[in-house]
Amino acid sequence: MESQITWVKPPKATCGTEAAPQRWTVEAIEALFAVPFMDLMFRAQQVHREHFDANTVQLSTLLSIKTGGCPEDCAYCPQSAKYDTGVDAEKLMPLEDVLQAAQAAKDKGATRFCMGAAWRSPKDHHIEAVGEMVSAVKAMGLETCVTLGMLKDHQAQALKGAGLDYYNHNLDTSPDFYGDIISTRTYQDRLDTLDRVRDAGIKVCCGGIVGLGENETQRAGLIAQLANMDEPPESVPINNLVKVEGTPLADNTDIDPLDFVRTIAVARITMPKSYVRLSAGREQMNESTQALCFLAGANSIFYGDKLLVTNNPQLDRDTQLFEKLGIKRLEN
Ligand code: SAM
Ligand code: DTB
Ligand code: SF4
Repeated sequence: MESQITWVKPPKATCGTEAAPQRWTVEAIEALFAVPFMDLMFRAQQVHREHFDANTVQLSTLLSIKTGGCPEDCAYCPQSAKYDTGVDAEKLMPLEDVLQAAQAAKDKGATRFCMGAAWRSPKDHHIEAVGEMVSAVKAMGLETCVTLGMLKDHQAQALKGAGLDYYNHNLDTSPDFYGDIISTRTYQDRLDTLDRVRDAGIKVCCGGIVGLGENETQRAGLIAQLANMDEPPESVPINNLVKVEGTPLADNTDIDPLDFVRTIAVARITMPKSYVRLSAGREQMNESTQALCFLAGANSIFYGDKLLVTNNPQLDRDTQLFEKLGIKRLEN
């Protein structure tokens, strides 16, 4: 029997129209985080099963198409030129190399190919080159995603024209903690790019990182930002900080794995129809924690030995884990 908890209901939108999205207050999300673990997992599974097959996980493979030398100062990032992390600045990868990596990802079972560039904001000639990559990868039968930094309207439209399916642009954390992590752009800059992506008709991939040193209210604040978007992101990556030597956050205290699982569950409950991606940090996570994340409603992962510059679990480890759990890969 389910315990006698009063389920936190998302407060209704104040404008009173039926089509208006449900709003989640930060307090309501904090209350969700505080629900007993078993009840939270049960609720997350219920919500998950209303919208998805509970035993199917979507696989995305990442490729860094332009590595390092980024002028931004994101305190977690090994690719910022401000920190000495041993990551050298490289030029944009040639099209042929990208296509080779995309074919390998497809052969190994990925259905989406995500290309990341360490740019603050791409130039128009970058958009043209990435547009060619997008069209060619899409022609191979893969979904496409890119993450290139801040976009202008015409750049988002050009990427849509090239056939781009998803744009990844993370809010990373709550508005009030953001300034402790990044000083070279504002939260509003991020929201503006997300609006441009949405307006261009590209699906939104937007999430954040836990373990940055945020408190519980701030963690709830990130989820509130995501869940309260007029249209919540179709894809919500939840990253566990990968601590990289040389970055200001290299010595951060790890968050309790069960708090990470809770974050996944709260994302699932507040964004029932979104793919919730168990993203960076799996290499440092044991199988049981990952299994709990899937139970909490995660239904997408990055699949491939590398994220952008740091390691991700080896493919055979993921294959074994999926076999143990009876998880199937989502087919295109
Ligand atoms: N430069 C672009 C941008 O910031 O939007 C695209 C690439 S950037 C590496 C993409 C995302 O990776 C960041 O927004 C952040 O959420 C995530 N990320 C970067 N370094 C990370 C780390 N050490 N641990 C976890 N997530 C990280
Ligand atoms: C996202 O949310 N996580 C990915 C992807 N979007 C681009 C990146 C994770 C990066 C982890 C550290 C690195 O390898 O650079
Ligand atoms: Fe640059 Fe993106 Fe890294 Fe920030 S997260 S330093 S914008 S590559």
